[in-house]
Amino acid sequence: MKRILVVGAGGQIGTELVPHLQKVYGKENVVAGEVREDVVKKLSENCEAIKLDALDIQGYGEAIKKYKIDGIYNLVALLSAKGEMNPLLAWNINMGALLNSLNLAKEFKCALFTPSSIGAFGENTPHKGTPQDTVMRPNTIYGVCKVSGELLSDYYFHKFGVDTRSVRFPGIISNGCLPGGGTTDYAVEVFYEVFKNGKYTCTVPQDAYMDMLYMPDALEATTQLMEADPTKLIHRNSFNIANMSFTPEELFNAIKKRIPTFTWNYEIDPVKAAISASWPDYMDDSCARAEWGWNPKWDLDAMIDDMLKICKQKVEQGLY
Ligand code: AKB
Repeated sequence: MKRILVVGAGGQIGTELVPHLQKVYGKENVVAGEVREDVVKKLSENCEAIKLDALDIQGYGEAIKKYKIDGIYNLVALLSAKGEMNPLLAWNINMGALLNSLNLAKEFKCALFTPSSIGAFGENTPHKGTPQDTVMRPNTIYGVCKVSGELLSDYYFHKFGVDTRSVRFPGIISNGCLPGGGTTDYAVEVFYEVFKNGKYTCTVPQDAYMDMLYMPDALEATTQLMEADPTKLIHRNSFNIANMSFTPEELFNAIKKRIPTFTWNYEIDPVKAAISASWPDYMDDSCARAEWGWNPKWDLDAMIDDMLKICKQKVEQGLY
């Protein structure tokens, strides 16, 4: 059985990936690493959780040795909008965690999953039906880290045989842990605000199309790719995956159809406006479908219904 370490386990993806991995590989085979003490405490209610700073290669390596890890999921990242506030910090954290993960995966012969993002693309990329292999000249430090990460991960695979795999995540919509510092965060926040205040102020332009994915599909993609037959993988780092693309206005109108009292307005953040304009409207994910069977289940309507149901309960229980 595989022994898994999730690094950066307390974030939006980690809080839901850990239980998903426990289901797939067994509870006793998953360790959650997280740098924030209070979050480690919370995680430890449901899994083996340890304090782990991905930038401390010695402590990171000791954890791999102690728990006999052979699969690493490196989720450490400062997201796109936050990265623009402190680009050097974003570079140091995102690339530092990746380089340590790559070098430890090489040393301890672990498979390594590190998510890339739609943020790896830029203004010069074709925005409609963005191909798997195309121009990648991002305008954000987050995107620069993602492209560098994709290249480095492929390099470690070809040069050292490290089993690196990755997907380019769209904005992920989820109801476990709130995202923080991303350009696509609005598509999560709105579902709570509907029930908290009945209205939402959006900082992304009303006509900005971006790819989105519901968390259950993101989790399935992650384990499906990591379990894929390596001989079928023509690409590795990183695969376009997509399932729905919408603008804020389209999402809010779809919510209003279900909750007629809901209202919204816009106070545009120029940084998020520039980022969203530079990202794909929708990607072509045919390589992921052909090479490892990517087959998402959740469309826009099913996702909205599920999010409204769960976020309503959470707000009523005072959890948000
Ligand atoms: C962000 O908005 O920065 C992230 C992403 C799409 O990578 N959610």
